Amino acid sequence: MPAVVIVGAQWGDEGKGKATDLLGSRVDYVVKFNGGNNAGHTVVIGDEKYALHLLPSGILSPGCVPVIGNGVVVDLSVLFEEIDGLEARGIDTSKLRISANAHVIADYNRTLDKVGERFLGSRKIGTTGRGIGPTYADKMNRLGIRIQDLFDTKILRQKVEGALDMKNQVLTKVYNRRAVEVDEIVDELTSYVERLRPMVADTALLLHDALAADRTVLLEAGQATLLDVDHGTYPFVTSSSATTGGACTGSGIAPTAITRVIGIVKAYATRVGEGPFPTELFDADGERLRVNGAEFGTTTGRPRRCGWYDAPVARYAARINGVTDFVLTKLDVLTGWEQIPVCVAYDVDGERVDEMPMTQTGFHHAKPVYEMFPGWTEDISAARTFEDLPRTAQEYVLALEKISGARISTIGVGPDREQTIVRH
Ligand code: 2SA
Ligand code: GDP
Ligand code: MG
Repeated sequence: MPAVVIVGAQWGDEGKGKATDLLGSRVDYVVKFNGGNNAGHTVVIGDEKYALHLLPSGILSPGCVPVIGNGVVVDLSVLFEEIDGLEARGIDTSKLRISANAHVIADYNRTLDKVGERFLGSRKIGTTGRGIGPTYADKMNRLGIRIQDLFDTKILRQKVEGALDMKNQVLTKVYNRRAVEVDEIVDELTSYVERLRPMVADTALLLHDALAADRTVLLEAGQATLLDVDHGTYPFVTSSSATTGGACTGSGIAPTAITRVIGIVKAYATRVGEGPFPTELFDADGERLRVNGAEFGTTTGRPRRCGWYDAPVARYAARINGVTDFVLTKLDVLTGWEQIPVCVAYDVDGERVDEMPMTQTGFHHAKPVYEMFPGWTEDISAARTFEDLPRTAQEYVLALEKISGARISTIGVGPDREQTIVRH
């Protein structure tokens, strides 16, 4: 049976959490396969609003087994804080399974993330400061600490000593900070062991067996295509693989198991953190999108940068991820504009470019070529079928579908589960 992937098609915060939650009742497993508590997914169910960071959004669906895959970096204090917060609100978290191969965010990596950004000054990335980059760097550098290491204190101590040999040099000599003691780290990490023990599993095997038994597995990306470490606007990216390829490496599911890839795309565009963003608006329209769309970071509260829909970005995401269907979110936020500009191509140093430029310099120089579409004034938040939408809103959706590289199967007209139009 199928493995379905959900990915962000822009710079994140497209509404992946809501889309995962919508499918939650129809799937058996929901897997988070990349990133950590840098993510922020808001799910609104009736009067209840949940902000999830480390836990997969599927945790809110009673029948679903939530899984934290090997590709995730886990901050254990955040994990238990989130679990306790949900349990206090009556959500059962007992089915959660965590890969023994997932890496752990140690306190020194949170420190290095924050002081590293300060050190970079104007060249900073605008990270969430959660220790994500340094933890993935340790993973690649083979200095990482994995969930399984916590269950053998001797091994854990050796690994922490190995990591601190290098980290303490950097902390004290480069950043003028105090050295970190091995015991502080070992004591903190081992304090979680007993609570963690029943959750830890060979999640790749678990998911393999689930698929073999005809279960449906949903793989939920954090961040997005343009923030992917390989395919994003490097170096202004996160440090993990946020695209469909990452769904395989970050979970242990084979590419041949994937039958559907759902790209989540906002009806306009936002970005949080630094880096190029051709359609960004610095005027009243940008502020209006931010206010109407409540565009503030779910994790850090930072105001998100806002701009018009960028079709070359959507097409790029469709191509990189193999998107079979788009979910177009936040169409309701565009209500009230007389005309809505859509970026259909770029002008790069005087030349028209129809796809994402090959180089970062090209993308930094890209100026949007806009096509204008007539807007609508009617409130669309109660629309439940495509035909309920005003004609110009329908035309806007059909125009985006034509230029974005995949069909638009679902449309979001509000944050609530119910505020959704399913077309296919
Ligand atoms: P990091 O912390 O190393 O992953 O930061 C690197 C870049 O990745 C961006 N990034 C994000 N962009 C959008 N949304 C994210 N999650 C939160 C949210 C963000 C928040 O849902 O709103 O609350 O600020 C997210 N996580 C990482 C980040 O801005 C850097 O550009
Ligand atoms: P994610 O990181 O992709 O899961 O997205 P976030 O949760 O960070 O940001 C998306 C925000 O938009 C959340 O506050 C959602 O509740 C909200 N949202 C999702 N879909 C819609 C929609 O169709 N309309 C409106 N107005 N809000 C939406
Ligand atoms: Mg988010």
